[in-house]
Amino acid sequence: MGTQLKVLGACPLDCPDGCSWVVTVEDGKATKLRGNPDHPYTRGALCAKVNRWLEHAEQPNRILHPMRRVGAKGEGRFERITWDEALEEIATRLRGIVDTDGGEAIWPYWGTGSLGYLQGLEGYSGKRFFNVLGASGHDPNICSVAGATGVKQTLGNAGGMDPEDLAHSKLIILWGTNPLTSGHHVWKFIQDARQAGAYVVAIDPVQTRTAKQADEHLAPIPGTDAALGLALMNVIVGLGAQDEEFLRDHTLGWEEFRERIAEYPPRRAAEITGIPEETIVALGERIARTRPTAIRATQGLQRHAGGGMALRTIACIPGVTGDWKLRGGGLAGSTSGHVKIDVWNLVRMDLLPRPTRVLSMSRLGEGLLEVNDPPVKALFVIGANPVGSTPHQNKIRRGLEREDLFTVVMDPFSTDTVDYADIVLPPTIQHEHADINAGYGHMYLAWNEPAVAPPGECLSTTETFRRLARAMGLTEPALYDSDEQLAEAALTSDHPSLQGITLDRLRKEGFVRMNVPDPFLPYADGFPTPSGRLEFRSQRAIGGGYPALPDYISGGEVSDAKLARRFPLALVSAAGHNSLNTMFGSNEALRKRAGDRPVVQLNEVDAAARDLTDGQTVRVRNDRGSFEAIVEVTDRVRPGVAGTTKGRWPKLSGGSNPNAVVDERDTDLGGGPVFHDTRVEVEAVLAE
Ligand SMILES: Nc1nc2c(c(=O)[nH]1)N[C@H]1C(S)=C(S)[C@@H](COP(=O)(O)OP(=O)(O)OC[C@H]3O[C@@H](n4cnc5c(=O)[nH]c(N)nc54)[C@H](O)[C@@H]3O)O[C@H]1N2
Ligand SMILES: Nc1nc2c(c(=O)[nH]1)N[C@H]1C(S)=C(S)[C@@H](COP(=O)(O)OP(=O)(O)OC[C@H]3O[C@@H](n4cnc5c(=O)[nH]c(N)nc54)[C@H](O)[C@@H]3O)O[C@H]1N2
Ligand code: SF4
Ligand SMILES: [Mo]
Repeated sequence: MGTQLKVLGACPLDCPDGCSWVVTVEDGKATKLRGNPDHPYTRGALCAKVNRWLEHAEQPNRILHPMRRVGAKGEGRFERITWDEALEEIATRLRGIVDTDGGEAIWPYWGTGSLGYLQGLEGYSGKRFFNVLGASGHDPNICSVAGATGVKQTLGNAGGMDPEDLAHSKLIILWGTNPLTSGHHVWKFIQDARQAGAYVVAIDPVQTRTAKQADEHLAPIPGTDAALGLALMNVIVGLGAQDEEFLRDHTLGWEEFRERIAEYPPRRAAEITGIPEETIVALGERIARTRPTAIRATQGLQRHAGGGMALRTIACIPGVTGDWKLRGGGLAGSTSGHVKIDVWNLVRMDLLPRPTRVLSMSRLGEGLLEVNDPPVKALFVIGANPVGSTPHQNKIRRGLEREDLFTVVMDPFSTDTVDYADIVLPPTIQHEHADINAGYGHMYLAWNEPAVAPPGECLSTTETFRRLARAMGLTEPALYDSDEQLAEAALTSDHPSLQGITLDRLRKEGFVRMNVPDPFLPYADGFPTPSGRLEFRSQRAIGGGYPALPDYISGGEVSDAKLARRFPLALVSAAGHNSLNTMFGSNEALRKRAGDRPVVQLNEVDAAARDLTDGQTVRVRNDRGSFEAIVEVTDRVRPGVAGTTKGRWPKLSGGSNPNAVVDERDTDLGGGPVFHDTRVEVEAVLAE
């Protein structure tokens, strides 16, 4: 008789939902992986991508042993080597670089392949090792730093309301977010609210799956949301619907901010956003008369020149209406500001011999080609695929081609980035290793128990760095902590939200709601800002050299009239339904569902102006590069906007993807990327 086990784990992907899963293991083999029905947020369902996790783990291009490059950089030709050979070569190269250029010439480049606290980005797996070497720091700013910085300026943390409380809202505004694709579990709570009569509005330049399901859809010109937010507050204040008591007792700078709001009457916002004035007025009136109103705003609207300010401004709206004090009111963005796992205990910054520079994840091309003192000599890529995911693809390729650069890539699959590696190391993936996870769209922590033994010669990231430390002869005891010791360190915190959450308990129960009141009104007792109030006038912003008050910031490519003459279309490359970043880029079944070739959506007006017809092959280009796609002529994008998705592997889509045209440029706050602030032209590819 065989044995059957059910092992609890958690999805490690960069998705707000942080699902809890159950792996069925029969005779040591994982035979089934399903959503955990007992988890209040997952409720038994995973998603189009992760339903195929086990099949994904067994793909033929899974990397199962260390490899050394034999072809040219970028070619992707490798020979199999042993772990001892790989570790020895890495140790020798890193030692040499530390001796001649100093530790800062090493850049550990963590990506979002796993968000685990032990094996992935949240705990910067291996950071202790790099700290002992004195390596450069890595700012993982690729995703949501602009919005987090903006929201923090207003609220004091990037936490927001508990997304489960959307079930109690009467008006839900889905702002620059596409949950039915990018994190669908929140939809159940939105549906619960709808059944109780809630009205749902989507604000998105593209009519996404989500916008299609909403009661109303507003399609702004990309990058103009702060102007819309200010005009909505203008309407609310015009009706006298502001909550004077809340403003007096819980906010800072209202009189000044009120003047800023007065600068944005709906007519002005209509000109900036391209949304009809009467539509703006109607939404403002609806917010004014509906309590509680909740705004769900995630990443889409912050990938813009003024994206940080957009989120900072939007977080002010519930301050004006007083929604922050109501269950079902406020702004639901990321809950990460509420997660108090002790990352400091994991990364041990005290191991750094001296403070070092911090390099920007979103500016890899610059980091490899333009940074000096010292130049980057070793790039250690851990769960990232920058050739597919990071702005300015062609510049990144030039950087990775440098012959004097030593590149190590730890990835389970042979991505475009792997093709440039000198040494490739095979990591385990989630159901093969232990980890702690926290979704950034809910209030639960999870323990991920390894369900099966690693395939081939794969090693967990933690074990890889323990072996590397040994290969380099490093004596710091903290480099040899076991996974269990690391997990204990992560959970050791005095913060009340972690009280009673021990490793033992987490292991036993699989997932635990953080120790916060139920219902959780995070700002009921004040805001974690310097003043203890919601700050329209932000002390932190002033301290950081930013404007004192929220405002609409233009200045990106979308608002550049001169550039618009050469590149008339604003390209948005958002989450694709059957992919997650580039994670599943080589999965045949998911690729088939997504369509063999990338699609770019154009409005009839823009297609006609270029003589393009549905289904035609086109080149989407600007001065930085180009990618090929098939045109879909549709009224689902507003005129002037071209819509596509992220996540395809360049080498499986004609050599490039939308990041060939995206600029390596910072958002206004936090230094994030500007994926959706990209001007392009689209032209037919003529048959030869
Ligand atoms: N299926 C799937 N799920 C995913 C991912 C994936 O790749 N695929 N990626 C994961 C990751 S890493 C993240 S960060 C999240 C991202 O998920 P989301 O937060 O949903 O972000 P995006 O998909 O980038 O953009 C959301 C919407 O914003 C719109 N948008 C773009 N610019 C603007 C603007 O200026 N204003 C407004 N109002 N809207 C705008 C886009 O058209 C898009 O429909 O999803 C996660 N989940
Ligand atoms: N044009 C455009 N580009 C975008 C975006 C956009 O909206 N538009 N969105 C951006 C966003 S939100 C994000 S978060 C970034 C993500 O950018 P990245 O962090 O680079 O994420 P991925 O491209 O998914 O690459 C993750 C890699 O990790 C590997 N991996 C998976 N599991 C593991 C593991 O357990 N261990 C290790 N070592 N590796 C693993 C995967 O195989 C994959 O190759 O992309 C950004 N890129
Ligand atoms: S990608 Fe998101 S929705 Fe899918 S299983 Fe993971 S956490 Fe859940
Ligand atoms: Mo992301």
